[in-house]
Amino acid sequence: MTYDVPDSHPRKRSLERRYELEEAASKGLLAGTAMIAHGRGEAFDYLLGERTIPIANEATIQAAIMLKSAVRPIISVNGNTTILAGEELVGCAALLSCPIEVNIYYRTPERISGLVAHLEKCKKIVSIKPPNNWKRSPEEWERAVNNVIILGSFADGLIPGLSGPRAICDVNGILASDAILVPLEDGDRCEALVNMGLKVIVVDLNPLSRSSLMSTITIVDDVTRFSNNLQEKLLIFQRLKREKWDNKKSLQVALDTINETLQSSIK
Ligand code: PTJ
Repeated sequence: MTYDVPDSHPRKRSLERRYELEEAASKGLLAGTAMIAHGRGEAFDYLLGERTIPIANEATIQAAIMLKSAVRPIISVNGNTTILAGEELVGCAALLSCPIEVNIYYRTPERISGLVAHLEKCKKIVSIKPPNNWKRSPEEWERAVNNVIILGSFADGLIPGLSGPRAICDVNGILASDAILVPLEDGDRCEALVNMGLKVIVVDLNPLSRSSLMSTITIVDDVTRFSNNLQEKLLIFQRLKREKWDNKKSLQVALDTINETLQSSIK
């Protein structure tokens, strides 16, 4: 069902995103618990002031550098991420010349093929217009987007140390990669990816989640805002400055920011 939210509604964007998820759920693309996960994310986003906080911006810069410097970077997406940031991440994959792997926790063949098809549609949309700051021709942008391979349908490998369908992944995707961007990851799988020796970049609005605590770089930001921001950073990659990243310290800064936001809103 689609609803027309008036422009004047203060929570227009938030409501529209819920409807996008609702529609995707009705097509069978999402996990049964997807809305619970989204609600938890929304609650944290509210506490962060629904904005990209400075430490998340710094983490995104370091993530852009890590992905650009990797030999075989990969973007791994689940159901929620595909619906909330599919187009933006296709743009990032084009800039990184890397594949996107649909890798879901609640795995069914129907969901995998539906999400792969959704990302193929995203590619068509994204290829039409290059982003601002793209310095080459529109044809080169179209080619870069068309070259993004969407993996997941023929996954034939296993993430070591995990049991059940959640371990399934692509031998030429996640198993062959050296750096992985994996938004909204489950804590267990995040730990298994770290144990494989991968550099793991997680996006999670909850700075206290196991994934946030486990990963190499955590971006405490909404996945759509982050993906737009990452694309912008990748487009100005030469100007970015690498810094030594202390992930635990950055999570503490995110928590402090929540505290400050709360203090200032109660006054
Ligand atoms: O598509 P599948 O089968 O892989 O399943 C996906 C979900 C998200 C249902 C599954 O991975 C899950 O249950 O996730 P969790 O364990 O509930 O974790 C979701 C995490 O993502 C929570 O810590 C939320 O705070 C965070 N989160 C939710 N929405 C967003 C978010 N982080 C960033 N941006 C969001 N929009």
